[in-house]
Amino acid sequence: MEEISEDIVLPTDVTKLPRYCGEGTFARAPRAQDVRTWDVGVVGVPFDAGVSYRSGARFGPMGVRQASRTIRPQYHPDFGFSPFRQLQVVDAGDLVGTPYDINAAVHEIEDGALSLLGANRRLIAIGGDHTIALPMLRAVHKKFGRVAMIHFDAHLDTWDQYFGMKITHGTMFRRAYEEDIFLPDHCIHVGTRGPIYSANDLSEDANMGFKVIRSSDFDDRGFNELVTEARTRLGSAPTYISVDIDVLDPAFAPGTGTPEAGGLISRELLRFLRALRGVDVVGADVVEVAPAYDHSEVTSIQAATVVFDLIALMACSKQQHARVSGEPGC
Ligand SMILES: [Mn+2]
Repeated sequence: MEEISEDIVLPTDVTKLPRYCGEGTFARAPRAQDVRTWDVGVVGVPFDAGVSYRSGARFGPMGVRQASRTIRPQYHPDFGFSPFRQLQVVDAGDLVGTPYDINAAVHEIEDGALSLLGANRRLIAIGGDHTIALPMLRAVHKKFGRVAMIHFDAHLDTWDQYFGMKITHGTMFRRAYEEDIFLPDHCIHVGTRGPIYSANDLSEDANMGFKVIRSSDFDDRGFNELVTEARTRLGSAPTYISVDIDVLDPAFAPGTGTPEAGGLISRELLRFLRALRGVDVVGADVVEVAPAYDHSEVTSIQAATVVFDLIALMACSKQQHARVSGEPGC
C-alpha cells in the first residue's frame, strides 16, 4: 500500500544528486518556506544551558542534519512505505532560545513551537539538551491536551532541582507532571539504569505515575513483554515520544552529555520504536546529541535514524485517523 499525494514535495532524489551534495536540511527534505502546506516539521532546538555534566548539545541539530544525509527517504522497508510520500515533511529550521537564561529560553522555544503548530501539524524536535522537552510538551499540551509519554533515557529526569534550579535537563518531566501535562498512568520510562541520588528518586517517580522498564529488563524479561507493557500504558491516547540518545550504550552513542554504561544497543531502540506503529504520536524529540564527543558520526547517525522512524510513526498515526474516513491504513 502506498498512497501518494500529488502535491507532496519530496526530499532531493538520492539517485539524481549524491547524498553528500546539496542543501543540509534533514534528509534533504524541503524547507518549510518551500512548500504550500506541511504535516510534519523536523525542527532544531540548539539549546544546552540546562546540562548537568558535558555541554555541547547545542550543536546537535547541525550534527543530526549532517548525518541524516545517509538516509534514503524513498522507502522504509520496516514500515513498508516511505513516510516522505505519505506526509509533507519539511525541515522547519531552528527554534532559538537565549543561552543565558533558561526560563526565558524555555518561553522562547515554546512560543516558536506554537507558531509552527498550525492545524494538523506535528513537530519532531532535535535537541539540544533534554530541557527542550518541557517547552515542546507545553506547546503540544496547548494544542492536543494532556498526553501519554514514552521516554527512552538512561535517566528518569523527574528530579526536583539541580543547584536550586527548577528547569534543567534532569528535572523537566517533574515540571511537566506538576503542570498536569501528562495523562495519569500513561507514562513510561524505557532504558533506565545507572546510579541515582537516593532510593527516594524511584519512589517519587512512581508516585508521579511513571512506570519504568530498566535497561536490564531487555535481558531479563524479553522484548515482546516489554513492548506489550509499553503499548498497554500508552493505549490510544495522544502520545509524546522523547528519545534521549543516552538511552543507548556509550558504545553506540558516545557523543552525548551524560553517558551511562550498560545501555540499549541501537537495534533494540529501533525495534522498540517500530513496534509502536499505530500509537497516536502527536509530538516527539531526540535530544542530547553532542557532536564534539562523537566519533565518525556514530551518535548522530543513530539520532537521524530515530527521527526517520518517528516520521514513519507519525505517518501511521495520521493514517489511523484517516481510516475513520475510509482511507487505507498503515
Ligand atoms: Mn534525559
